[in-house]
Amino acid sequence: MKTLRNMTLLVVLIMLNFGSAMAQASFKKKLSDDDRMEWWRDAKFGMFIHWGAYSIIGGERGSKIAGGGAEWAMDKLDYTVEEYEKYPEMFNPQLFDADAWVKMAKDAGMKYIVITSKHHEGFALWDSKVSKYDVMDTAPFKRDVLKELSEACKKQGIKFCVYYSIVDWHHPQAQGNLYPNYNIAQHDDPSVVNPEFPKYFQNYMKPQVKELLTNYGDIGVVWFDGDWITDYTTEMGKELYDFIRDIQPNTIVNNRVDKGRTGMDGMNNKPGEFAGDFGTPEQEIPDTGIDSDWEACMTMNGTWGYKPDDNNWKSSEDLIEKLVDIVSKGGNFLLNIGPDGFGRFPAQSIRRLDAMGQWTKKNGEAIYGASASPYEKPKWGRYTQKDGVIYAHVFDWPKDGLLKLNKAIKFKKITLLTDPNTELKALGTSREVIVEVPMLAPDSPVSVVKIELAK
Ligand code: FHN
Repeated sequence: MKTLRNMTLLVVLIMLNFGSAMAQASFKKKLSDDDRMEWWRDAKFGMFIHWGAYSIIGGERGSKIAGGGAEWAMDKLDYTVEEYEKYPEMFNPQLFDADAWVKMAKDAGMKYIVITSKHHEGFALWDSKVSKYDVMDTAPFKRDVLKELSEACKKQGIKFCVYYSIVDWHHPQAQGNLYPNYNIAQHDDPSVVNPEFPKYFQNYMKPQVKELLTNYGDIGVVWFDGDWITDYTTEMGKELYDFIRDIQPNTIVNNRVDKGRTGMDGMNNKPGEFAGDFGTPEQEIPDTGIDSDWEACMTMNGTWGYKPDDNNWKSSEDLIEKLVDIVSKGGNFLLNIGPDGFGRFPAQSIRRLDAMGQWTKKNGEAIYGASASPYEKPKWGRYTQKDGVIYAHVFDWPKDGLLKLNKAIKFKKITLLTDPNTELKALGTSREVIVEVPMLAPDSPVSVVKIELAK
């Protein structure tokens, strides 16, 4: 009897111990803000993916073509909620291949992926238990896109991040009750509110965000959008930010979680007063560096969601120069892809990713982990800096073979980044540092000259 009691006690003790080990294993250390932001600051280059039921529509309805972003099809092409629902019911992208998507991002030199878990249309790309308007219940696809993509990211060493729209054109307690009469003017009309919105926030949005943070491993960034609607308040924003950090303490959250922006500005107008870890300039690059974290998000053509009619593609050269420009000003570049309704990246996007990958493979040292230039923008290109080295990114290679650097540069050794063994001759004058470079640019569209500084 005594032995039995002792054994029971032993089992209980073992279980208690096991329980505390489990608790320890699941406890996540809260990092300092600098430690938490470190991977993101070093990463510099990420892929934005806009994918949803709108990717089937492609921005076209009969003879009508939506202006601007095709992910706004429901709104711009005047669908009622019922009419629009047939697209999620058709969502069956048989060519979706998470491993191939992640590989394309990785080969381009991107370090993180942010995918629209739910855009303004309201259709969720994951197995949401809070909603039937998702990829498992409404769509014939019945594959959890976020699960496949998060696993592929983990396998390939890419940070997995999610975009989530606060605006929801389908949910009746958000904007769903306003269609088909919701028009673009009302989006900015402060009197257009849904008194039920706080219920959507507490009982739908927060539980959905919780699912994203509990079912897909570590989430690098939660990227909110739709902060501009009057229904959404700064109190909700702060509550949501704390809610996220309580679940995953190390997750980074963009500034659109709160109401700190004026209109569609990228940066918060009163830094420190609002929740959010970084600013989000959209389709623009600030003229100069900014003294806080920021990320410029941009399309390759003029649309976020798939739109075959949009052929306004930026060139690969332009995109590479934009990456350099952004890094030279201390920002990150989040470059968008709009896959089609079958799950394919547009060929034009793949070509640009390939070109960017060829360039980042050779010149990544001057990008990843680099910080903003300490000097003014030179006429010929941009500077970045890292670990006692200045990198001169030359867009316009000097025709006379003489590259003129900022006079404040005290150099020890200067080489081409692609040819570290050949030291370039240089002379410091009172007006500039003149470097003798080869007559032909060693790379295109940007050649990098590496300047090791004297201590
Ligand atoms: O309305 C959206 C748009 O569709 C797209 O998602 C971009 C990406 O930053 N954000 C919104 C507008 O700011």
